[in-house]
Amino acid sequence: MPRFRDTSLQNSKPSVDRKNRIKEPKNIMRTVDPAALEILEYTKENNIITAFDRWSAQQPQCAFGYQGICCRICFAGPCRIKGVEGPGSMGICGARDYTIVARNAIRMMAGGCSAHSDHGRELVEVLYHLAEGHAPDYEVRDPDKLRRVAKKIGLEIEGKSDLDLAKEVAEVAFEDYGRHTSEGCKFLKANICEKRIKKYEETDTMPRAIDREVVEVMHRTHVGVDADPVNLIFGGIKCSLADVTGEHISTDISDILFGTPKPVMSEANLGVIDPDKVNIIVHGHNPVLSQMVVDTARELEEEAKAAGAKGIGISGICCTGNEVLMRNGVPIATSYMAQELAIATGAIDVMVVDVQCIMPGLRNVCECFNTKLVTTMSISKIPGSYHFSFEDSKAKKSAEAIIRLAIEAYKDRKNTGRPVRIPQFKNKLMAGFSLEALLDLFAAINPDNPIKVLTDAIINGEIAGVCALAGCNNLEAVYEKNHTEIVKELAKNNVFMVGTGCVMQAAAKHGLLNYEAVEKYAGPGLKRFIDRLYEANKDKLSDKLPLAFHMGSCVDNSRILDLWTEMANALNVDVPKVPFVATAPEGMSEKAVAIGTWVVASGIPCHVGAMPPLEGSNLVWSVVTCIAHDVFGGYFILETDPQEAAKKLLAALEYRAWKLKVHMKAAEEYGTELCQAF
Ligand code: NFS
Ligand code: SF4
Repeated sequence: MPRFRDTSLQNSKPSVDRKNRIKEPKNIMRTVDPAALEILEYTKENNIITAFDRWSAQQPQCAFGYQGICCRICFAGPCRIKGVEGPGSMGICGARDYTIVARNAIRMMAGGCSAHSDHGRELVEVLYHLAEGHAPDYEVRDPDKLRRVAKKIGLEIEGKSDLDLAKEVAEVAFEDYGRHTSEGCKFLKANICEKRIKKYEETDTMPRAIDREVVEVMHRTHVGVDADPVNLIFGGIKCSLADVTGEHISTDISDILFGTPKPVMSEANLGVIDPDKVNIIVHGHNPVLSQMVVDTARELEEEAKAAGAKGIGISGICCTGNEVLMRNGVPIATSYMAQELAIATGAIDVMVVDVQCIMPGLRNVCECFNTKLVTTMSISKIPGSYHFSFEDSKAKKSAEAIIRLAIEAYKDRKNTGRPVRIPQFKNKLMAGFSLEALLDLFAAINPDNPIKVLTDAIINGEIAGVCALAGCNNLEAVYEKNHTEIVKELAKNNVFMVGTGCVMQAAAKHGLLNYEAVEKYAGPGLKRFIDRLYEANKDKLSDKLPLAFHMGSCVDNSRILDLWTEMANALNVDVPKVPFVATAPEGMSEKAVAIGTWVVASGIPCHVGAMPPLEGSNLVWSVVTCIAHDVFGGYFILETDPQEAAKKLLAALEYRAWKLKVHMKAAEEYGTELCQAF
């Protein structure tokens, strides 16, 4: 671990111990979101069960599972680590706490990698089918991005048509899923700096192919294979680097097919729902579905009006919501933990879902309000819901059928006079900051070297560094409390923030993604920086810039990887020297575990604000919080208290910025190479 000025922050342990972490487990009002609180009052009065009730019912949770020392890998088990000595200190097969914790953790990484990269594969297939003429409802909307991506992964682009090139890009991507040799994934190597490539090769963590690394994790964690915790964790790192490969493929191809995001205005929170519209919520992750629903809705607007509605109101939840927000300005209804509460407004006609982060509990709430729940993917069905199979050869037809179902449901809702209750809370937001869009803002100040606008601001002390905000909701933390407190605290301390996923939905809902938030919360340096960016770009922006920059869905964390890679290259250092940190204030999913791991392996300190199941092994704990730094330059900060977490993130940034400046000064004074130590 690096050495901080405030040595009390040196401690790798969280400030609150396990027993004191959860306050008032029987109180279900675990949120700072006023809209969610209002609906929770209603669900409580009417005995409608949501995740908030189920969380409370699960307390206290099993301490073995919580700490990661429950093993169910074979059915001789379950085995639990019951003490420090004797036969009870091991599983039946002799697996120790460190083996069990490490195995469980890397299986989570494999789960995350599978989800992200299968989502990516879906997009590669659409691109390939499009090139072959079998996906007529899709098109290449950003041919420039297609060419940039093709060039980056080493393809010759001259004299080729868009469709020919699309096919070649798809083929390279397919190869990244199933290569038999070991030269490493192309979509990873093309997007990281040379020094990181070398690091991954030296530590045997360079993924060969995405599918292969997932399979390898499943193999090495089978009963009686890998028992060495460090070896297991390195296997997990390799799989997590395969995860970011899949994420990068997802982002690149989404941009090629649907357009690279540009700054866009919108709104967030349940107040965006208009009861007099045909209301459709898109929920899940894949823009292949949600973008088609958005495009088709525009065409069917008249049908909705003929049914007596003001029009079609689409809003989003989770990352597919982020996808259509980024590209079309579709408003955000809410984030993961409040998905059922959106239904409980009574105003939703159809919720259409694809994959990931869709609570099975939705179905019962939909039942109470006659909302139609529509699943679309063969691998993701929910008993009792409608299923409209969504294949790329007939995507538009499915989208039309879904929208017409919503129009019928709307008529029904109006005829039965079903009451609706929509909390009147919403906030204005600006999103749409792809890396391209961000660099474009910087280019207005420094056209020759845009990224230097950001790195110079750090070197001259105007801003403290950059923090990436990412991840989910977890009721161990009070819903959206960690998110909002950390954003405000970092803003006050002049940290430039970018982000993705549900944390950005929290920020948007709480009014932190607009300029009013800059005036309210930004420290003087950060405010000056954001104002300067706006002044240089005013002609092309419809509003002033926000406090934090929304870069998209969770797979778009690949954009954040690109950002620190640009910064590292501009500063002529490896990533661990860049004043950059990351936080998942309310992490929860396996995907978040994979992301956190590749963030750390990239050389970035990464905070997680809900406790992952690691506390059962001091050895594994010290590897991820301390030793990781020595090898990769990044490390986990596991801290459940948001104020303490902000302090630890700020200390990490301060340390990095200080060290970088000292080394730069020394190199200048003595005419030597810039020291690469981190
Ligand atoms: Ni990310 Fe997005 Fe949200 Fe978490 Fe789920 S929606 S992919 S996993 S909960 S941020
Ligand atoms: Fe128990 Fe070992 Fe089987 Fe795990 S793999 S359940 S520790 S016997």
